Amino acid sequence: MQLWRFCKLIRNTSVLALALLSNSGGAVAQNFVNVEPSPQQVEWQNLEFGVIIHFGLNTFVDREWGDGTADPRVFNPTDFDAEQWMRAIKAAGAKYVIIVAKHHDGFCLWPTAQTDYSVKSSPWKSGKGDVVGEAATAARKYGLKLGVYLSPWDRHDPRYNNSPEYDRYYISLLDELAQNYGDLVEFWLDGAGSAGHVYNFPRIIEELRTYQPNTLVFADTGLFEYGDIRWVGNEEGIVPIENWNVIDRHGYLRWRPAEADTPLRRNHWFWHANDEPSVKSLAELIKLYEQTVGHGGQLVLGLAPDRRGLLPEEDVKRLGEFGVAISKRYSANLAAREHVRHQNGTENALDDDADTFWSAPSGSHHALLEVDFPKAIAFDHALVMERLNNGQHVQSFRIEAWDGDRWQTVVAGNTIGHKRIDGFEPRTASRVRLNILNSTDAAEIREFQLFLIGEQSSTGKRGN
Ligand code: FUL
Repeated sequence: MQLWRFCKLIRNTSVLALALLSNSGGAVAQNFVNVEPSPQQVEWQNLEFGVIIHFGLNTFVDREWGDGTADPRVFNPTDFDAEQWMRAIKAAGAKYVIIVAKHHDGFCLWPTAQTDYSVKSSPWKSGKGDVVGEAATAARKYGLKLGVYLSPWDRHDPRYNNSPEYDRYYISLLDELAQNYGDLVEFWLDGAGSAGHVYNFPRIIEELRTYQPNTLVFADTGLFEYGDIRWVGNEEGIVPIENWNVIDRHGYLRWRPAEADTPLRRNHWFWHANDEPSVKSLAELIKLYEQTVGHGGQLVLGLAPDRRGLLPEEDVKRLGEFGVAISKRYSANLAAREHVRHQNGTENALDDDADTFWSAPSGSHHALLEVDFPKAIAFDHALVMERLNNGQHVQSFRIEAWDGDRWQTVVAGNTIGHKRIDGFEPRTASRVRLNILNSTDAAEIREFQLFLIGEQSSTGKRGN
């Protein structure tokens, strides 16, 4: 069956199922407000920042998209050390690692039994090496979760020309990855290059779910039906400031948080010689963070080990600087440190603890969360986190500062979502409040934080 016919069938079936449920008095409705994340999605969104690692034949033949003809014997890293990767990743503050187990060139980074086009046929460790295995062990040693990318597009394997045969092959590869490397936090389904090819994705997802029920599937636009996570639509590391987690999925609503993938080295996912000048600057990385995590999305930074099998020194240095800069930037939360305590439950949003939350009165659509200071404070950034377990409720809000006479708007926006960071001209005030103008249900706020960082960076809508 052609993909579009299949999609149509799925869509009609889903619409029918929803109609039946509504008619039978079930709670399911096409209502934005009722859509909530799965527990796995909540956990994944809390991770905020991960990395994706591209390493393989392309590293040795200077390609980004290998055509599948490179000889596996060129794969021979001289100093491979997955722990060196993980130390740098940990220092950057990332919480998980997605390893590209097979890119579009078809070369498998683990000793699969399904093809010879793998590390088995390379001189590295006399064909006994396993990049995925070593990465998995090292990641866990450093407390990082693991995900895998298994490219559907395959430019090497002849079975790719026969869809059912290739599906069987792809599923057998997936089986090995899903069963032999522990829990996978994310499974990356890349749509690139697959235009016109028909895959049996329902079958592929069933297989994945059988062995990895908690894995979240990342799927870009071409594979829209299957994803738990959506591609944000660019590789620049930009999530739109007004970022809703619920979007329409061909006729039915679904929670699909956005992931923004972007390489550390501008425009390159794989390592290339003499490419050091393209390593993003610290200022660029901070901006990336604030345009992704600070817009309620996930940041996935692309890293590329070199021909030694190590992350280049330049990249390691930058990752370390990035980790230090972000934790320093958001460590001195003035709201938690200096506010006057009130016995009204708002403490839970002012305690620097994202596991506790303040809830607006049950059923309310408007609420105020005020923080008062014994002495006026100066601040130029605000960070707000909404608790999403019951859905994304806040539809419009302002951050306001009391000027002694009236409330002045500092930030005006629609969404808060998982995390929202806004930068603005420095303000001085002894009363600051989060004014939730509209929420679809009682707003739940995990954190309302204020900082004096000393420079502007975020892109929120400013007030007066
Ligand atoms: C894209 C691929 O085509 C790139 O090579 C890279 O793997 C990126 C993360 O996804 O779709």
